[in-house]
Amino acid sequence: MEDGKPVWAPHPTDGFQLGTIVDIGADSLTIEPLKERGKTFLAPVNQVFPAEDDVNKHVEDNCSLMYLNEATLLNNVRVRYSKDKIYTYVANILIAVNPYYDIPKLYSLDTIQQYQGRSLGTLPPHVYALADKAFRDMKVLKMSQSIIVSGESGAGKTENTKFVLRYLTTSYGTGQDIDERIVEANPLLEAFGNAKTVRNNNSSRFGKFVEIHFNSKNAVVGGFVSHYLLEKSRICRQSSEERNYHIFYRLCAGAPEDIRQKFHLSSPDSFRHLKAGPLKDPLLDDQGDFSRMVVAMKKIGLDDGEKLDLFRVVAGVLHLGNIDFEEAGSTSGGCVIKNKSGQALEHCAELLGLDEEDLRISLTSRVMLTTAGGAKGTVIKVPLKVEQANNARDALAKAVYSRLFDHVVTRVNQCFPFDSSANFIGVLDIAGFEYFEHNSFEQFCINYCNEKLQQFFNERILKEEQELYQKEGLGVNEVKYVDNQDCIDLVELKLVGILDILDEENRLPQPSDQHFTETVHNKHKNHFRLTVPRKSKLTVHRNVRDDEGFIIRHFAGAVCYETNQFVEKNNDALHMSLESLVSESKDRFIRELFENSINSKDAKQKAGKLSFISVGNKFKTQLNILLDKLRNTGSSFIRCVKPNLKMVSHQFEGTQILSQLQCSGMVSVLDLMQGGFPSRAPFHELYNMYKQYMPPKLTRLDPRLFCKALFKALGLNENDYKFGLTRVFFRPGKFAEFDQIMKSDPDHLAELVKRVNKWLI
Ligand code: AOV
Ligand code: MG
Repeated sequence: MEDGKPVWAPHPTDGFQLGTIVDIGADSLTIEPLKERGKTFLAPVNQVFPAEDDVNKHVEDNCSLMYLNEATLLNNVRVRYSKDKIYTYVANILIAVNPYYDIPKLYSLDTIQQYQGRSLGTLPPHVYALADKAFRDMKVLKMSQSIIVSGESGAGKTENTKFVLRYLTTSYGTGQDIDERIVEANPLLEAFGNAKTVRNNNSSRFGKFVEIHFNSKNAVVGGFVSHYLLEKSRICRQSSEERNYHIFYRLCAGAPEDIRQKFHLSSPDSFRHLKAGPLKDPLLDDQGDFSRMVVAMKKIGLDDGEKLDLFRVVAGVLHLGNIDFEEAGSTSGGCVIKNKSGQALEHCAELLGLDEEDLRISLTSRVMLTTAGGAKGTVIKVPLKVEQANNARDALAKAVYSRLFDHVVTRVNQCFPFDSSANFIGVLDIAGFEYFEHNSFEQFCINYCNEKLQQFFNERILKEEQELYQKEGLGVNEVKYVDNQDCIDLVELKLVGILDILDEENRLPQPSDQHFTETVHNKHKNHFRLTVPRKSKLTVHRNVRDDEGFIIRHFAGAVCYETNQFVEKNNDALHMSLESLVSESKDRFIRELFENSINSKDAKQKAGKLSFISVGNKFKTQLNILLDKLRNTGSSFIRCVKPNLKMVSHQFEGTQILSQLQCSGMVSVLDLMQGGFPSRAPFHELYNMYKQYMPPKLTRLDPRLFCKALFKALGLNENDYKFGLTRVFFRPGKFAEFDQIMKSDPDHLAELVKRVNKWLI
């Protein structure tokens, strides 16, 4: 950094501020802020970065800046955001800032048409440009492609995913039903899988990978959706500012009179599952959304019968939630259903096709297998306590609803079937790294997933970049990045990984979260990635006891997981009395929902045995399938950024945004780029781009020689570029400079041509 030149130094709210270095210490610098002359402060050396000469300048590809670091990236994104330019490239990675308002024409049909067939960089950065690149790569390389969309809650992942799907179906569809169905499947998935949270009024509570399939002529032939980890706890409990899944409120608000009567619906405040949070959100129009959802259902081909099946189960879950228990008067220690919930019991039984008496018994008692006195295999009914009955009721609600969600996804997949597909473009919309005040099993799973995706990102962007330099014979120093395989192993390794330890715990006769936590600590005493909460300096969670949690050092930071409920949340099985109850329902639809689980005969045989279906290991399997798929496709990345916590437009909270850019791995990309050659162009592209300006003598040369001659004639500094085997590589900022010379005013160009001519003689 040169003396007196402005630098970016840390700022508590803006992320960075401009200043000048006035003194240099051993490991810190004294900075005088530009805005407050005379005042100085100390900043760690590694947090002060060189600034561009003109800090108001912004560029479409961040790599065309001279200095590639987190401060210049943040500034570039900030300047662009203030001009409604929410998309920015860092080489091929797209950064998308959520504008929180509709920018005029940004996604119009006109815009879609403009981007078709245009290479990346010829038009302003856009999610459409990335979608088109994926399409062209698929077409040219005859290889499936994936677009990985990441970012924190509310950053715009789902919206950008929808833009990609709309772009591809509009541009490369066949104009038949399929195109519309791929787009219209979303409102249905969102009705059942999205909810209002404090971070996002329409937060996806599940992850998804949507594939659009193409035939050998590269036209859309169908689609396929895979889904991951629906948040089940929300069905029975929400925090005070949040809501349950949209569908519940929409049904209450929008269902026509005959359905209301038939399903005994009333206002949301009469249902326990809906009462906790805001019943109505001023920003959400439940009634209008209901009508829109019904239209979408029709468009994707659901008939009235199927629609009613879905609504009936949703209503059944609501009534189930209203069943209350009280201690039985007898000495049995058990409980009974409160008189006033008699009607809820009746409605629930009716809607789910169950016998009222069977439902009552299954909720208040549990079938157990006794081994007492050697009389193996005697089935007895054990009465449940109020607390246990509450749990049974909630477990049933969660099981029914999550099976319903699985069904919705399966049904959606049936509406865009395809016989054969040549290739697909898959879009992954899954929650980014999460770090809350309290972190539970859900955060553990999502952060494990993000470790895997980060590793994939490193593989693709960092490893492949280095491999390219090698292949092209550039001889660039290797850039170090932290491989997070050890963190992934900690979670998923057979037997000793946290997921297997948890499964082992689930299989014990009396599993406990505490015992599980202790086992984790014992098995990984000196693991670099794992620490006990108390002794740790890593997080502020000192109030978590050592046997109540563990801290994992993730690539994006340390997170303290509180293990309370890990055992319960890891089990997807209903207890057998409930399992056989629903799988023997009189209602065909309910029976089908539970068809794939253990059938009722098995259920009886296994009665009393501990039933366990692992949530964690199922997710691990799904993730590994997903990653295999991703590894077999070409990939693009979209990093979504949430500009502020208030969810409002035109507010850029620098520090917040900086931490998102850091978490998404962008900083290591910038390090790599700064040390390397981030802009590159194949010889033939440069040839085609500039031959029009050059004398014929030069254009007769082959593209490689043409470029060499041109660069010599321009007198470019030889440190600024390197010739590879197939393309020229430029140092940060240097391609932009070169391009500017080439496209500058006619006089200058004439001068240049003269120079080239002279040089050629
Ligand atoms: P997410 O998918 O990343 O969060 P969304 O895609 O649902 O976030 O975006 C949140 C909200 O931001 C949307 O409902 C829109 O109101 C607004 N928004 C996002 N992108 C745009 C855009 N390009 N233009 C206009 N408004 C936008 V989560 O699913 O919670 O992790 O779990
Ligand atoms: Mg979402």
